[in-house]
Amino acid sequence: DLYPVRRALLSVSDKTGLVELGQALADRGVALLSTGGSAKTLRDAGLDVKDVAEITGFPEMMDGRVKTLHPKVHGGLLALRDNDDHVTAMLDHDIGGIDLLVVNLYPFEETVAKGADYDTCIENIDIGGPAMIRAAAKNHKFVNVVVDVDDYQPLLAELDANDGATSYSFRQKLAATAYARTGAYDTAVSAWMAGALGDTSPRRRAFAGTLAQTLRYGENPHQQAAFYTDGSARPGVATAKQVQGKELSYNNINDTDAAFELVSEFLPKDGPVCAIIKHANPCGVATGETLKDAYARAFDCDRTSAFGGIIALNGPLDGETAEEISQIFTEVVIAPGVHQDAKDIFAKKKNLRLLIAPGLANPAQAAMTVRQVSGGFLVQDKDNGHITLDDLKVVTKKAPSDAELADLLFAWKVAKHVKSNAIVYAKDGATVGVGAGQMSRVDSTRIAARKAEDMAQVLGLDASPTQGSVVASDAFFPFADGLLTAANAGAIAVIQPGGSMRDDEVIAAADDAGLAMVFTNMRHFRH
Ligand code: 93A
Repeated sequence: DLYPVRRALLSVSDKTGLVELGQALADRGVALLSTGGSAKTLRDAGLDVKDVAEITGFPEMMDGRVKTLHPKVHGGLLALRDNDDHVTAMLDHDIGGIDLLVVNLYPFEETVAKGADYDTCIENIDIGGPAMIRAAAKNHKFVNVVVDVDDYQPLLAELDANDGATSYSFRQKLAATAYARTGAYDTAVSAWMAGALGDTSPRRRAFAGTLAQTLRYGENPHQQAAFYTDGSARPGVATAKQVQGKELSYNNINDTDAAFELVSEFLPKDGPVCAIIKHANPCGVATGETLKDAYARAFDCDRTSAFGGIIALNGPLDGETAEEISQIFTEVVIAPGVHQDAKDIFAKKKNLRLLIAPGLANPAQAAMTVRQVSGGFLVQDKDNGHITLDDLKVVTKKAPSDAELADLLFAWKVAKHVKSNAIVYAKDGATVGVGAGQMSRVDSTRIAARKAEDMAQVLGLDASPTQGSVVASDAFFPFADGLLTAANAGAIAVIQPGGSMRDDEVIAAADDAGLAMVFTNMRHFRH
């Protein structure tokens, strides 16, 4: 299964290591063919190289859109060397075999990431490259295809180990890598187009990703894991730049995403906001006069859980906030910007991971979410549901005050980011109790209130912070019990979707307890 490499076609956008590879191949007696820019790079380095245009008899044309799309190239890649008909066709049409293809593609993903305009992105869709890669990979019985600079050295080592030939198993691995690349490439194009069109139809969007990072392990140390990016330019954990700290773990990435998506609900004009996340749920979210103040107020919601948490801010991290955050152990901080003094303060905390996102994520931007189930995956629109004051319907005798309305909307936004069943108590633009992920709504209501009582002890308060708070429920109260639990904890106003068979009962209970209640007519399940 050894097959010698006699002729190679090199066509690369990223010229890293090209000259060294060309030289090493030439030293091993391999003839070099190449396209415009690559050929020039090789020739400038003194290497003997033939232009593809010379063998096709066609110049590169249409701004390079047509360079290698020719039977002299594709015949050379696809011909089965052990098939008489194929060999005859090669002889009849003067097609020389290409035993090694080295291609890396137009930098489409990088172009999108740079925020390039539509036409520039279109021009960076490589056509000839993927066509050659797929042809060479199909013919891996004879042909080697290299799509990654990291595979140059292993290729040379393989040639040296086999006297200028490669083994079938080696070529198979190269082919698998090649198809992973073309698959990911077209998926990136698809993701970009869906984004550019604002189209979330699953029919017009391919799902897969580009391997961004293999992770040390998954949710647990015995699970292997990797991080794939989907090619969208959305600001967030995938596009943020890590400024310092250890490598992100699987759980870090998941939690950082939850944290940043939450704070991105609050525009800079809404004032500073901080969210602290544990196990993908917020254990404190608060507005503040300053970011430091927002952090301190978020921290006071549940100081116990905040230890080892993930913090997201909706504004650039400043020195005084960094100083405050440094007081306890935190896994990750993500913000849309950082001041130098904050960097200096964090530099002393070697393990703290600091991520700088290119801006806040637009919560209204159409996107898809994917969840794996055995045998397939579920796809849906991202929950971009958003309500304003105008959408609220007061259903109780008592109407909420303006201040209560502001807190109700705040609590509702947070509840959207809490795993169901979600209950969020809030006061003065800060959460004071969060109940997450319970199988019964009444349990979430109780747990959130009990945690607030615990915090009253820690903070040395006379009364539980839920006294005089508002409460949000991500879905309707099916019975009055949950609502009454919140009332007993001191909540004075309620926001919930409504729509239960027993809405009348729940509204009557709210009236009896002297609560103000509004319906949103929108649910925010999150599982
Ligand atoms: O515009 S293309 O899609 N048309 C082609 O026929 C073609 N052939 C190779 N782009 C094409 N390529 C790409 O050109 C390769 O994938 C590689 O990324 C690049 C190398 O061009 P140069 O050698 O001129 O720098």
